[in-house]
Amino acid sequence: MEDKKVILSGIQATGNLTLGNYIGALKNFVRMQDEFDCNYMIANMHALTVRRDPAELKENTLKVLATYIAAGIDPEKSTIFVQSQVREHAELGWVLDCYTYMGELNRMTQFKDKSAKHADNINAGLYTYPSLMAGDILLYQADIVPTGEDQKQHVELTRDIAERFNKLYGDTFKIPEPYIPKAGARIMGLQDPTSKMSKSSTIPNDTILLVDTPEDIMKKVKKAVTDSEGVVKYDVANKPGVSNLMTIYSVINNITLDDVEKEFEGKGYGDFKTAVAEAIVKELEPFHKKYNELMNNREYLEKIYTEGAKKASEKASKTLRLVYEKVGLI
Ligand code: ATP
Ligand code: LTN
Repeated sequence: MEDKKVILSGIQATGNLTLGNYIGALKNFVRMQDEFDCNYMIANMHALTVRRDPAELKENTLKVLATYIAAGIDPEKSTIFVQSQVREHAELGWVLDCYTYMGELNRMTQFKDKSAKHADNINAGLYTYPSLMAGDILLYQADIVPTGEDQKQHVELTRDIAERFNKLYGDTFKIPEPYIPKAGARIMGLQDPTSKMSKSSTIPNDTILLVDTPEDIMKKVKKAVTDSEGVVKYDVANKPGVSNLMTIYSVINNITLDDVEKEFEGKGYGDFKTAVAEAIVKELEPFHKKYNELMNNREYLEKIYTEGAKKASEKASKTLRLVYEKVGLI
């Protein structure tokens, strides 16, 4: 146990999870838990950077928790917790704000994207989001941070902050490595295959949710934007829609893109889309049943997050104590 490398990752409590979250993040969270000491967080404090309905934020927090477990994260093996229940996150977040430069935060593409999307509410939290995230990671002395492609820049900034702190005060933080899957790190929208599939997308049929029914999934995949060529070939620049569906199919079936091309040689998009939708439905079948059971068992969910917070806090408080000592906070 002591020698296992430490993993920390999180997903924001901002809605129903998508197939993008599943392929880019969750599937890897599940895979890693036998080999590593895993900590999986529900980032509800990060979710506050955009205006939320309070009841919805609470419900979304439970939904992410149920999704984690239904997708296969085992609370016996991994520590699952809610960010706001481990107060060390807010505390280290503040300290790290003081070791992060505005120049660095200005470069963050997520900040630029979200500012453009929420022009009426560009708050300081949206800006300092990466320092809070750095705190999440560094509190657990994480070795590896599995995420989709869009979070790589934040993990790299975390490394810079940790290195800066260590240089000033001596070894304090482990320097974490990002882990971005080779395939599926950026699943695109079905209607707009040039933007990433996202929980908060408002384009109809753009996003496959893990809670979608098989009929919804079939309908959405059938409506996915393709092109007029009619050939199943991987070419992101010219065929972004087809390439995205190929990525989804290859990751779910654990085959290469070449294999996908071969399988659908001489076949049209109709057959291809049916096969993609069926693969997704099959992959999500066990998830569905478990998820619904869990959402109907609030007591169990409460027990899991209460125990998780206790375990997480034990680990996080050690690092925070060390940090306070180093910087001179009584
Ligand atoms: P929001 O729409 O609220 O910004 P999101 O759908 O982008 O949310 P996050 O909570 O920001 O989801 O991300 C959770 C994890 O899922 C992160 O590791 C992120 O990199 C990954 N992820 C999100 N969207 C995708 C995607 N389209 N493809 C692959 N991975 C993704
Ligand atoms: N910013 C991430 C969520 C997140 C996270 C983290 C991921 C918050 N803290 C720590 C990895 C490690 C996101 O939007 N996906």
